[in-house]
Amino acid sequence: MLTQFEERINAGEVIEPKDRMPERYRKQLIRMMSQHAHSEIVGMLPEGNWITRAPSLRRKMTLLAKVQDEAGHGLYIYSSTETLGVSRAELVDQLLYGGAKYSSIFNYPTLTWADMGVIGWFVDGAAIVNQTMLAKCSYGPYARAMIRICKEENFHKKQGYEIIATLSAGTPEQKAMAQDAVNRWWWPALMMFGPPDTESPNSAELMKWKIKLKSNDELRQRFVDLTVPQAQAVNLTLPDPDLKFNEETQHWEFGKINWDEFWQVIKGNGPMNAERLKARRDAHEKGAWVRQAAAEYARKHNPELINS
Ligand code: BYC
Repeated sequence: MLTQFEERINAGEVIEPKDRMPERYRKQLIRMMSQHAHSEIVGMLPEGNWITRAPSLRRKMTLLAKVQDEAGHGLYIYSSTETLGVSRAELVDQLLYGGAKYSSIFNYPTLTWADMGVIGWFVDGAAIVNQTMLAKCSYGPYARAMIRICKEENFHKKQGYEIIATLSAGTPEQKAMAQDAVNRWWWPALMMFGPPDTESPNSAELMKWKIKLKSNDELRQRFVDLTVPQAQAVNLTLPDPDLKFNEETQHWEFGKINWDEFWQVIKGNGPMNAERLKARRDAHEKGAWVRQAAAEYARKHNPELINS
């Protein structure tokens, strides 16, 4: 017998914050949405690292705007997570001191300017594939946040691809720099979609409740199918000798992903995990006076907000 909640989900209804929902639905959303918000915030660091070294004023302004957009995405998603009855301070605490997860991709270093191009192209590209589906998920506040975020991610992807197209058509050194960045980021980008479906403990429950509408492997395949022709168009090679088009399925087949590396990175043993967390903790601790001043101001001018 289906519960009333399951009937609503199966009928494609959107669940809103004050609706009745099973505790597991609420918990799963808090887990996934908070990890997503953390990813946006930690995701500012690898690119933030290049703002002062952008090769022109135009590139610097665009990168600065992109990194600011990521901060905005984090804030929308923290706000939508708060509709589930958890505070942002609690979530931030889980990231900084409680071992909460954030996307594996941000635990790799950004070594050259070409990495800015590849992050926009691959990382924002992967995010669009994943989030276009989440924009149709069953929880209203998350779905609505995704609509705006996807619009901005599209712009990010285009700026990244344009950087790579420019480098690839440049001097031999510039082309080599673009190829090197593609070689380093391709496999970690495929890992962003999560473990294979057979090893994904959360997928069945998330799909039953239409939080996830496509599986990790389905979305990874879609990303590969979209990205191979884009690499060909800018004369770069994806670092996978097993990549080949299957005429029957009309999909690009790809080689074996190093899942040991993925599990190590999400356990905290990636090349940049410690540095990323330290940067976030330092920023949070240095910003304590700003939070305190804002709270004092609100107490003085809007006491009803503080007490409600
Ligand atoms: N990295 O059962 P599974 C961006 C964890 S930021 C780390 O398949 P699920 C951007 C998973 O959490 C975009 N951990 O999980 C920002 C689970 O652990 P727990 C970030 C991962 O939830 C700045 C365990 O592995 N996007 O675009 O069914 C600049 C088993 O996995 C990862 C989102 O967050 C990973 N890659 O599916 C530029 C999208 N993969 O919690 C760009 C929202 C898996 O059980 N999230 N794990 O301990 C999702 O769509 C899903 O949560 C995932 C994983 C597909 C990521």
